[in-house]
Amino acid sequence: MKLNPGATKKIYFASDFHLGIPSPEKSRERELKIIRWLDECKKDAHAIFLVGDLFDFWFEYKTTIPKGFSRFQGKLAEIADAGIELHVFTGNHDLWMFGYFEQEFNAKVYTDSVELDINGTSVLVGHGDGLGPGDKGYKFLKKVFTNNFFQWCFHWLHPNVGIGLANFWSGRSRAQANNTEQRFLGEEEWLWAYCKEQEKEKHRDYYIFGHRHLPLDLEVGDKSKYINLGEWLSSYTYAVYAEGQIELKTFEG
Ligand SMILES: [Mn+2]
Repeated sequence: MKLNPGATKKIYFASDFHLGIPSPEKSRERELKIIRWLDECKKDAHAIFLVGDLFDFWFEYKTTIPKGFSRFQGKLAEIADAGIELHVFTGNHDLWMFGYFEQEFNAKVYTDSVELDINGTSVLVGHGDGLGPGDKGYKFLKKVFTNNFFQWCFHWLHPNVGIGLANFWSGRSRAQANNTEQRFLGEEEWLWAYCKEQEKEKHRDYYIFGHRHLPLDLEVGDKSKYINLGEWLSSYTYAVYAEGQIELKTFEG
């Protein structure tokens, strides 16, 4: 996809807001912070990329969506109406987007990584789940979660039941995740490994992923960089493209 921000406009990337956890109060606090960030972006953004796990759980039923997040949605609508491009990626927590974001926020929604050409700067951007070596359990789960029949069955559950189940599941997987890796794994960083593999096949100037919940800015060979966007539960990091460079920054840091 070609993007032309011109000489002065910027392109912003953030992921893993996980709106909805750990409590309504904490989530609201974070939602307001995201809105302040979006307000800043709005001043000079050509495009904004929200790179997955915006919500800790999201499922669009045919005629209804989960309650909450109204301020965030209002801000997205304002941004869309201001003519700023909105690109949204599904993450492993919110992969059930079925048209609402396109309809309400004029967003482009992606379920896989996308190649960008920003005035000649090449970027591969995606949420990052299911990429790289290992994680066989999740790769299988993703097949189930993206399966049409599974989704059809789930959508027939009453939302009180379906969303209840999902929140229970999400809490469990979070407890497991908290016990493992919030630290840098060196050569074992699987998305970094994935970037290095990709770079052998085709050069990109930047690789941008989320999912890892660890802000990273690493070299991939001599000419290429891997940026992990971190998350908004504690790091509040985002990336910004300006004049051929992409930098990782901290909001209100
Ligand atoms: Mn996440």
